[in-house]
Parts: sequence; C-alpha cells; structure tokens
Amino acid sequence: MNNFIQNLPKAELHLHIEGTLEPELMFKLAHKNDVILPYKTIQEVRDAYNFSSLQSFLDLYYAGASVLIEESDFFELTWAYLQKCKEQTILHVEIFFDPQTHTKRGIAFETVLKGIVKALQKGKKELGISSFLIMCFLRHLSEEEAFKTLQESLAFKHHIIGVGLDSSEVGHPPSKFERVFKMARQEGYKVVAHAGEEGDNSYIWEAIKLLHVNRIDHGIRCDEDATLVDFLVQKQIPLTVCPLSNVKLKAVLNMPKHNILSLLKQGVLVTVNSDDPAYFGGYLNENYAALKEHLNASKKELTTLAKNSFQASFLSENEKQHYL
Ligand code: ES4
Ligand code: ZN
Repeated sequence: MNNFIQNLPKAELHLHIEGTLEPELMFKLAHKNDVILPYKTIQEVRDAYNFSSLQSFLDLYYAGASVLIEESDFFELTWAYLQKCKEQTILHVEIFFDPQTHTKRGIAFETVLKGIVKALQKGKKELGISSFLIMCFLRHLSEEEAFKTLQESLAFKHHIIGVGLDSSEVGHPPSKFERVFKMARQEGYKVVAHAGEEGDNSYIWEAIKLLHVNRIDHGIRCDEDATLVDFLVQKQIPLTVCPLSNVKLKAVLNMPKHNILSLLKQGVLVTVNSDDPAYFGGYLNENYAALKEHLNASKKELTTLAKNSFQASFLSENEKQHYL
C-alpha cells in the first residue's frame, strides 16, 4: 500500500457495519449459530461477489447478515472493522447499522446495538478511535416500519447520533420517509440519506428539500443538474462518495470515468469512503489508492479529500480543528 495514503489521517463516514462481514467470519458464525449458507467454501462466497446492480448486491448482503445472531457476533464484527481502521490510520468513524435487517429475523434491537456499542467503546479506549453510530431505515420497507424502528431507537438515543436511509433506491424516493425524518430531527438526530447512487438527481433534491439532510450518501448523480452542483457547493452539503462500490455495482462504468475529482475541482465537499468493504474489494485506503491509480489524484487532492472527511463529520467544530 502506498505509504502516503497509509499514513494520511482519515475519517470514514459511509460504512455499513454489516458490509464489513468477511467470508471467513461469515463461515465461522454460520457454524457457531447453525445457520445454513448457500455456499460450501469461502472461495464460493468470493466468486459470488460479481454484481450487476445495487439489488444484486443487496440480496447477498442480507443473506450474509443472517449469520449475525448473538450480541457477541455484532461485537466481533465491529471489533474486526476497528482493527482494520487502526491498520489504515482511520482516526474517526461514523458507522451505519441496519436494525431492520436483524429485527425482521427476530433479533432484538438491543442485542444489535449493544454488541456494536461495546466494540466502539473498546475501540475508543484501546485504539484511540472516536466513533458515532447512525441508524439506517431500509427504504424498501414501509413508512410504518421505519416509524416503529425510530420509536424503538429512542431508548438508546444516547448511543445514536443520527438516522440514515439505505437499501433499494429506485422506486423508494426520500419523499416516502418525509414524516419519519421530521420526527427524527425533532428528536435531535442528525440526518443523512443515500441518494443519487442509482436514483437520478431528483432523489438528491428530495433528500435536501424534504428530509433536510446534513449529508448526502453517494450523490454522484448530482452532475446531471448544474443547479444542483452549484447548490451543493454554495451550501457545502457533503457527499460521502464510495468509488470502489460505485464501480462494483455498475453505478459508474469504470474507475477512470468516476466523477469524484471533477466534483472536488468544482468545489463540492466530497469525501472518500468504503461502503461495504468486505463485498467491494477494498477498505478505505484501497479506495484512496484507486483514485491515485486510475484518476491520477495528486497528493494535494488526496490530502484535501482526507481533510474533507473530518470537515464533513459530526465531530464538534472544536474537535474538527484538531485534524484540519
Ligand atoms: C448499501 Cl451500497 C449500498 N447502497 C444502498 N444501501 C446499502 N446498504 C448497504 N450497502
Ligand atoms: Zn452505502
């Protein structure tokens, strides 16, 4: 790994903890919990990671998550990711979790949350990594189910900084969750939403105008509308971009065609993130390295992207200053 990228202090703002489940841990937990997987070997799992779209990935991702049963499983998953952060000079993380993926299978919200939180607390204490937790609603499920999840989260509000919106984008626009997000904001949660990954620029506009998001996750289709790009620049609304994910899920044809550096040059507050690193072939440093290799990103650009990751974070202005 490139030394410069390796040693660059970074924050990660778009990371689904369920998307850090490596096939080795998937098999280990399947065995422990008596969960039957549709694969015989680790190689078979890896061979299945050939996606044609977001949905083709999500089908596998939800199947993989079925091995997570006990609190200790969520702890082990999160702890493994934090060790990776330590290796990669990631100093601060804002992690997504999908409670509905688990409560739908009869796993208690509390089991999921406690396992993740205990690992984050250990990560702070032993590795010096600061962290926030963001709860995502699955947008292919109903508004009513999202409200139920929001209600359930309130008992654990002190552990959750904000809410997000993920899963199948097209056909499930932000407007579907306008009332849920309004209540979340009233409860003091920060708000983010996946928008403009596969959905067109109208999904980004809706996330901004109807959900009043603090950040857009992905947002790469903003360049379809010059007015929208100007708006993002003017308001400095951050985009959490995930280059390897976009290529793997065919949201972008290939890495040389990725628009992240073009957006950066136009003044958009873009950041680099890994999304679901166990599935997309790389953690955060591999995403930075892809920009260097395929887009000729300079040291100055890579440094700006890393600084942006702290600027776009939910750290206090005081804490941010430490990194900028
Ligand atoms: C996701 Cl890449 C992506 N997009 C939307 N939802 C997701 N959940 C996990 N990864
Ligand atoms: Zn994502």
